Formats: sequence, C-alpha cells, structure tokens
Amino acid sequence: MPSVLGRLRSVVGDEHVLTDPDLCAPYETDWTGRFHGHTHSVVRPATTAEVSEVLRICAAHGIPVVPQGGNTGLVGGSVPRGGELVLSLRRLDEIGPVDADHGEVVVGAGATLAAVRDAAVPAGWDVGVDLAARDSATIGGMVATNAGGSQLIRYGAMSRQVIGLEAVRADGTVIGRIPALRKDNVGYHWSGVLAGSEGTLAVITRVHLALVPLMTDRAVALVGVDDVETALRLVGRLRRSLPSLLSVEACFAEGVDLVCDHTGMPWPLETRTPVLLTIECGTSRAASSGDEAVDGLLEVLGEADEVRASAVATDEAGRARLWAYRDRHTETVSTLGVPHKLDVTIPFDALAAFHDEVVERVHAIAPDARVVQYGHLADGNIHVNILGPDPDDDAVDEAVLRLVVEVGGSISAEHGIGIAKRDSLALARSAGDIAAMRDLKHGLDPTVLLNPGVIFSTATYRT
Ligand code: FAD
Ligand code: 2HG
Ligand code: ZN
Repeated sequence: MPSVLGRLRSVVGDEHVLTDPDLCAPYETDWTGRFHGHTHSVVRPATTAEVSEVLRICAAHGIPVVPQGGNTGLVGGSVPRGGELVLSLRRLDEIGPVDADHGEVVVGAGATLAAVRDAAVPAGWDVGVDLAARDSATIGGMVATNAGGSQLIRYGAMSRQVIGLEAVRADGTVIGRIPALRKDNVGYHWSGVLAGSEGTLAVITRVHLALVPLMTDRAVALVGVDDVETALRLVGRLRRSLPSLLSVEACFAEGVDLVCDHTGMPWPLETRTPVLLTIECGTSRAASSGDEAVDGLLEVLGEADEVRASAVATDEAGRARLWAYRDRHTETVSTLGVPHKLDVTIPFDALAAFHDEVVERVHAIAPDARVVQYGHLADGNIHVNILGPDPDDDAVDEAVLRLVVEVGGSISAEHGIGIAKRDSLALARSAGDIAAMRDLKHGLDPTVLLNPGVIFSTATYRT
C-alpha cells in the first residue's frame, strides 16, 4: 500500500490523498447516517487525465473504488462498504462558457447543481432538474443516479438533460465525446448507458448539458385538499389546463406538523387539511406576455371545488417560503432519527389505497414506527420514510417493497438501488433482465473494481 499511495500522490498531489481517519470520516458516512464503512484513502483528482491515471493504478493493484460526488445520495452507494478507495470527484468542478444562443454548457462532474444554475441564469437559461440538495449534489452524481426532482413532469429526469458525456472505465480508458452533438447516433449512447448506473460502470468526468429557458415569471401555490384521490383529480386538471406547470408535489398534515416543529414556521394555511400540494407554474418572458403563469394558476385553482385552502406567492421570498414546507421534510426527518427511506412509484389508481396500506404493513412489523410520506405526486412517486426500527433491520424495508411490487409499482423511483435495495432487485426485474445488467457490468468492468456491491450483491458477479 505505501508504494501505491506514493504513486497516487505523484498523480494528484500530496494534499489530495487523504489517509488521516479524521479527514476521511466525512467521506465514509452517507447523508442519512444509515450507511457507512471504512476507507484507507480518499483520492481527489482534478482532471479527467488524473482520474484515468488513478484508476489505472487501482486496476494494477486490484483496489476497488467508490466514486463520490456531493455524497447526498440516499441509498448508500456513495460510501465505502469496507476497504474501498473513495474517489472524490468534487475537484472536477470547472464550468465552461454558457452557449447563450443554444442553451448548452459543458461542466465538470464535480460542479454542483447550484453552481451550474448560477452560471446559466445570467445567460437566460436554467437546469431542467431541481432538487433540495442543489448546493451539494454534483452533476456527475445526478447523472449517475438519473436524479428526478421536482420538475420531472415538465423536463424529464437527469438523463434527458445530457447531450453527451465523458467517462473513465475501471482500466483507465476514457470513453464518450465532449463536446457532444445533439444528434449523433454512432453506436451506443454512453449517456443513456451511464445514467442511473450509480458508479458501477464508469466514472463520469465531464457532462455536456442541455439547458432549459429561464422562467422569468413563476407562481407557487400551496393548496390544501381532503385526500389523495381528490389531490390526484386536481393533478389531472392542472396538467390538462396549464402548459406552464412545473411541479405538483405532495405532503401530509403529520409531516407538515414535524416540519413546523423543526423550523418554527407556522401552519401554512388558514384551514388544516390532510393533504397539502405544492404547485408551481413558470413561463419564460420570451415565450409569453406578463403574468401568464400566475393568471393561469389562479384561474384553475379558483374553479377547483376540491381546494379547501390555498396560499399563492409570486415573489422569490414568498415562493421559497411556500416551498420550504415540502423541501424541508428530508432534513426534518433526519433530526428525528436515522430513517429507512423507501423511494417508490405507485400506479396512479393504486396510490390512495397505498398511502394507508403502507402504514398498516409497517405497523404490523414495528407498531411504534413513525411513517412520514411526501413526494412528487404528479409522477406517482412517494417517499416513505420510516423512523424507529434499527438502521440495520431491513424488515420494514422489505415489507414496503413487497407491497409496492404487489400493486405494480417500482421499488426505486429516482434514488437508485445502491446497497439499500440490492437484495430486492429480483422482486422488481426478471432473471433475464438481471443477467443482462450483470453482463453489461462485467463487460465494462471485468474485475469488478467500480462500486462493488452496489446494485447487485458482490456474490452475484462473475469474476
Ligand atoms: P453522490 O451521493 O456522491 O453519489 C450518488 C451515486 O452516484 C453513488 O453511487 C456514486 O458512486 C455515484 N457517483 C457520484 N458521482 C459520480 C461520478 N462522477 N461518476 C460515476 N458515479 C458517480 N434525488 C432525486 O432524484 N430527486 C430529489 O428530489 C432528491 N432530493 C434530495 C434532497 C435531499 C435533501 C438530499 C440529501 C438528497 C436528494 N436526492 C434527490 C438524492 C440524490 O440522489 C442526490 O441529491 C444526487 O443525485 C446525488 O448527487 P451527489 O453528487 O451527491 O452523488
Ligand atoms: C425529495 O423529494 C427527495 O425530497 C428526498 O427525493 C426524499 O427524503 C426523502 O426520502
Ligand atoms: Zn424526491
């Protein structure tokens, strides 16, 4: 190991190979606190060439590697399980010039979502995916998890924002093409292959992003309704009548109470309702006149009998205040313990029943558990957070995922499989699917050095 460390230091510089346990500690535990492991070193390259050289050295010595961006992932895929080297991509944070005519930018994998937005906005553009971890989540990590976020109904997931990318295989070979072209069907699309691969196929180093027009007029409404079925009816009406619709998110009274306790914010509406929807509309001045987003939203809400109470904001501070009731659920839940996080998609016609049934299934196993639900309602994506059971006890996770499969849902909507759900993979995909995924993994990383144990348990690899 000492000679390997020396070689790594000669590539990235002494100060970017961390071995001191105190310095390595922040890289060893995930955002939730549920997943952690030990690493002997954290290596922080700054360029694609350095990533390539580091991976060549690791391959030569059979050292497994965990790629890490902002470490905001929620399924345990960004931290070591035991003994892997952590490859931190955060120093690859260069942001190229924004092409203001065509809405494109090339960024390093370690650039944060917030930094890329800050670069895009003055040029009249924005990033199509938004999520509450924007200040830390990196573009590389967001592509690697195919992040969804709150604007998926309008712009799609992260894979849709990628024109092309550059990545490094476990043996150090650089693949992909930067700058990329919008139409370029020459063999496999690496962006499609690597989106959602969770660091198991290659290390993403640069991404050529397609931006979306900056919304110059935005309106946010927080709306109280009686139940999930009513909320879903309203979602349908909003989607049909508002082309400016960006988001429809849901949270529930019990969760909002916790957010209010944690933040000191007051209950947001004049009436207490079981379900609260956060609805956002946006238009770009180039494409519309004046307050189209506000007018359209107010008109639809004004005609909707389902709405028991509402609050609307158009100014930046007011919009942020209303969003906080939904966005601050994740942080609030984490102050109450180490959560079991189940990020699932449920078919729309099963969603209302699932919302109640999931609590019963959890309580059948853990009667005292607290279940907090919220999510991206317009996508059928619910985040089921369970507090109480021991972090190492997977019984409630398994019960929830079985219910999800019974009702025809997906066991991972947007966060990925990581290590949290790898033992449930066979519930959600056929043996043929899993064998093909394993063959792809084996083809690109034959000695299983990149993120071993993520998506599949290590034992299932051929070596
Ligand atoms: P990390 O956590 O560092 O890594 C995530 C995975 O990607 C790991 O498997 C890692 O090995 C791999 N990886 C990281 N960088 C690279 C790279 N350059 N090349 C190859 N593999 C890499 N997700 C959503 O989809 N929607 C949300 O709305 C959302 N909201 C969130 C809100 C909060 C408060 C938090 C904490 C998380 C949220 N997430 C959400 C989770 C989400 O997965 C991440 O925020 C983001 O996509 C991960 O980026 P990251 O840079 O932190 O990646
Ligand atoms: C969100 O939508 C994130 O807020 C995090 O995906 C979900 O906290 C969670 O479970
Ligand atoms: Zn989410």
